[in-house]
Parts: sequence; C-alpha cells; structure tokens
Amino acid sequence: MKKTFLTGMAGVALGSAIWSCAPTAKTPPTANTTTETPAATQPAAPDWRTQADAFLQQYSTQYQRLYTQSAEAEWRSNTHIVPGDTTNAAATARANQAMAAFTGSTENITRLRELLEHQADLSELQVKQLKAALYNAANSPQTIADVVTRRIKAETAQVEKLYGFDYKYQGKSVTTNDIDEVLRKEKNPTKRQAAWEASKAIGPTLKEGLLNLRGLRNETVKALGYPDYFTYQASDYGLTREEMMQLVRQINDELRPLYRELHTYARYELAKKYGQKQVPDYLPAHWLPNRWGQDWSAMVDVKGLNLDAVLAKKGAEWQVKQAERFYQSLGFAALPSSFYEKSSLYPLPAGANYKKNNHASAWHMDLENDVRSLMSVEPNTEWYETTHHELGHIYYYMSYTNPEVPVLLRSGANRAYHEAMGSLMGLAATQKPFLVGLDLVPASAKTDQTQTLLKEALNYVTFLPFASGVMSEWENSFYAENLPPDQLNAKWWELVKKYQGITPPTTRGENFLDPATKTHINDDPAQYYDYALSYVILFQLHDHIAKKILKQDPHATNYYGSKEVGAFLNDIMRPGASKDWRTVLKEKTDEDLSARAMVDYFQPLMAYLKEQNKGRKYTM
Ligand code: X8Z
Ligand code: ZN
Repeated sequence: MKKTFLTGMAGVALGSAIWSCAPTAKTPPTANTTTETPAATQPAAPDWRTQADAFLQQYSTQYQRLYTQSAEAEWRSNTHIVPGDTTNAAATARANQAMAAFTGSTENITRLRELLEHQADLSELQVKQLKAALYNAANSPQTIADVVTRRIKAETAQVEKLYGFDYKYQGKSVTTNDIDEVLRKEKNPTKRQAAWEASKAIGPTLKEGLLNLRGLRNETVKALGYPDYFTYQASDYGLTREEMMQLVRQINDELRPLYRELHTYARYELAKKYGQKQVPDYLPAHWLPNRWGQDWSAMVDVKGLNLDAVLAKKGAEWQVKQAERFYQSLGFAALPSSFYEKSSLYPLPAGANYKKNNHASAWHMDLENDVRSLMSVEPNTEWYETTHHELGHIYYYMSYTNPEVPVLLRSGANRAYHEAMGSLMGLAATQKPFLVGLDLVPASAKTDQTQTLLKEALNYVTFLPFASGVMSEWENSFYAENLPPDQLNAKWWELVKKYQGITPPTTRGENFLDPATKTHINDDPAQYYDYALSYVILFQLHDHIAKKILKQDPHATNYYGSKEVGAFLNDIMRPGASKDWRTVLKEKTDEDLSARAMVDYFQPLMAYLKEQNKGRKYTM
C-alpha cells in the first residue's frame, strides 16, 4: 500500500503517444493568417492559458478534497482491520468511488483532451498538470463506471484479506515480524522450513481475488487506450512496456556476474551453517533470511559492527527519532507534531482485537502538511533501514509541498526517485564513520571492510534479481501476456530459479499462490521495478555525494550534519514532478540512469568472492 497515497495517483504521463487522440504539438497561429483576415473581423482566439488555468484551479481543488477523503478512509482500512466488519470497507469503497467518478469523468476527460490539443499555447507546467490528470483518468474512466466500481470493491476486499490473515507457526498465531525473526536467526532447517511455509500459507486465500483484479485492472486502462495495466504503469516514466523490460533486464545483466559469486558463496556457506554435507545446486528458499530471498544481509555478522545489538538496547522509538535527527542534521525541518500523533508506527499490542497492514508505507494524506507513516517498527537493522526509507518519503512530501509545485505534480521526479531517497539515507545510516560519529560504535572498533561490503552486497545486490527479474517478469507476464490461471505458481518458480537461483523446499503446485504472498502483487501492482530502479539511482546519488560533496570514500561516509548534502537532496525533491526525471539526474549527477555506480561500488568484492569460491561449483 505504498503508492496509493504516495506517487501513483499523481504520476505524470510523459510523452504518452498511446492516446487515441494523442496531443500533437501544434504550430501557433502564424502572422500570414492574420494578414489575410483583417484583425478587426477575426474572432478573438480563445486564450488557452487562461482557460487552462481556470480549469486546473477548479480541478485541483476538487481533486485535493476527494484525495484527502479517500486517504482518510484508506488509512482507517489499513490501520484497523476487523475481519468480517464491513463498515470500513464500505466507507473506503464510497470514498474511492467518489474520487474515481471525478478523476475519470467524461466531462473532465473531454476537457483535458481539448486543452491538450492546444499544448503549444500552454506553459510547460500546465501541460504537465493536464497530462497528470489524464493519466489519473485512465485509472478510472467513467465510460466503464461499472468496471471501475467492481475494481474498487475488489481492491478493498483484497487488502482486507491480505492484512487480516492469521499466520500460524508451531500452532500459534504469529505476526510477519515473528516469522522474519525466525528466518533471520533459526539454525534448524526443519523449523526454518515450517516458518517459511507458514509465510506462504496466505497465497491460496488471495488467488481468486488476484485473478479477478487482473481482469479489472486491464479492462480499466484499456478504455483510454492502454493495452494492459503493466503498460499503463510503465508509461508514468515515459517508457513503453518493452522499454521498461529492456531497462530492467539490462540492469540485471550488469549485476549478474556479482550475483553469481554471491549465489555460489551463499550455497556453500549456508550448507556449512545448517550442517548439510551436500551443497545444493540451487539455494533452498527456506535457507535464506528473508521470505522471498530479496535480502540476504542477515547471513553475515560483521565483527565489531553489531548494529542489531546496539539497536536492541536503544528500542524502537529511538530508531524513528534517530532517523528524524539524521534528516534534521542535513537541514530538513523537524517532523510536524501531527506526524507523531497520527501515524501508526509500532506493532499492535498483543491481544488487540484488530489487525493492521504489516508492510511499511508513507502517506501524504492531504497533499499538504498531514504526513503519516504506517509501520510495525521493532529494534533491529531491518526496521532501522525501513524507518529511514519511510522518512525519505515523508521528507519528499514535505519538500514538494510548496507554492511552486501544483497539487497535481506533488509526486516524485518519477516513482523510483521517491523510493530512492530514504533507501539512500538507510545506506548512509549504516556506514561505519556515521555510526562512530553518533557514538553507536566505538571509534577504536576494528572492522573488516570486506565483510562490511559483503553484508551490503547481500542486501542491495541480491535484491536486483528479485525486483528486476522475478517480480517484474512475473507481473509483465501476468498483466500483459495473459499468463494462464493454471500456470501462475509454475511461472513464479521458473523465474525464481532462473533469476535468483532459488528453489522451494518441496514442490509448489497451483494449489499455492506464492507470488501473492508479496504484498505489492496485490496492492501495488505492476510497479515493483520502481525499487530496482531506485537502487540504481541511490548508488548514483551516493557516489556523487561521497566523491563530489563530502570527498569521502563511498564505502565509508558520514553524511551527518552536512547541509550541503541536505541542499543537494532537497534540490532533487523540491520540484516534485514538475521537472523531467532525466533532466534532474543529468543536472545533479552529470550522468544518465545507469548501474555504473552500483557496479563500481561492489567491484572490490569480486576478487574476494572469486577467491572464496575457488574450486566451488557454479550453477548459474
Ligand atoms: O516496499 C518497500 C517499502 C515500501 S514504502 C517499505 N520496499 C520494498 C519491499 O519491501 O519489498 C522497500 C525496498 C523493497
Ligand atoms: Zn517506499
């Protein structure tokens, strides 16, 4: 549920040529037409700028009002889930429907198209807003109001099932935090397998709903000319589906040699750890410290740098406050008091008679100053990073909430930027000089740089085959290639084997639906490449910050207190979507989007891993 109130609704369709009446740049009325007709008798040309302004003003006011009502209802639906209670669901469906009826109204679509036919007469900022509104319209065209209504209901129901699920491990109800802890720490493979299987038990519950949603999502966007929902989401970057897939495949290819080393290393090390004589060709899914094998960093403890132990002593609240202090040290404002009053930051008390969304998210409730986060923070490294990630969204919201950025453009330069900011801060907040500077680690601590880099690679590099490989390929196939309902799980595991080199502990037939255990598949559809791109961008930004601003080694930085770093990040965030994302990257880093910085960062690890893997069998 990251995007609904984050970037999805206010995204900008850049250069979308797929509209049936694609707005083409028209030449303005030329002088020679006026010479033929006497000025006095010529009808006054409508002033398109004035008209667009009038339209945008009333549209934005209405949009913001409905958006806020929808966000409030969704907030309630995601923080107070009572299975069987239909009150929240009904209120959320009502609010979302009012929003859909407005953004997708035929009247608005007609007017938007009409104004965009005159885009040559409009300002760039006006064109961007009109395109953003048209992009939003495609998500809920009222020409097919019944489909949109069914989709809204189905989405609300799916979210309720997803976060109302009662996970059971060893006969007891557990949270996803509990399962994650077992997967990070348990050494007994049988128990690990039981925990892993417990985390997948939700899949079948979501199958019917997901198949229904695929149809409804595809049908919705088709009405405005997009062939499928994946294409629609990719168009938010100004890319076709094929271009997006090509981009993520290329990123994956660039990181593949390093991933291959990590994969070989992990197979041998984990076999040792779990006392297995036979080293498997593929990694058993339940051996990895994460439900989807997307982050393996808990595999390695760096001596002298035990962040988990430090955080356990500090507590969950300290983590949130510390993340805020870090942003403040760069020159950002304190969070508004309403953030702390209205957010839902910690796990529910044991015995609560309701549940909440167990996945972290950040919300821009009113597109003004009401910003909130929904998390279940516990004191450990994973939540420490996630807290920095979510505050990245929050500071992005606060940064583009300014008079220069119209409501319709209050979103990231693109969706990946929004994901990159906080993840960048999460990386910075784990580097040794930063931790030493804050007295979290003694300056005298001797730590092994290679082990540190290895731990980072097990976090950031292992993520890419999952995000750009498995998730993106599966959703592309699901939405755009009409993956048959009896091949959903088979396709998933085919991709997991191919990209991640992971296999399940036992055969996973179509009675399971393992992709649906990933929350984004249900409530943030066809956008997971955002995260793959965000990692690439974050290393580009980090590389620039370390080398050009701080003049420090990218592997050992301390951003804390640097107003210059703060200004650099704020410059990127402040314009929101009013500036083209490619231009932003080029201007700020002097580079185009590329995995160059990420590959460079981890390059020193290659030699070490090759040495460790000498004589070992490579299987990918
Ligand atoms: O979903 C998220 C954020 C949402 S705001 C917590 N992330 C991805 C995931 O958990 O799968 C962050 C990185 C990857
Ligand atoms: Zn996020």
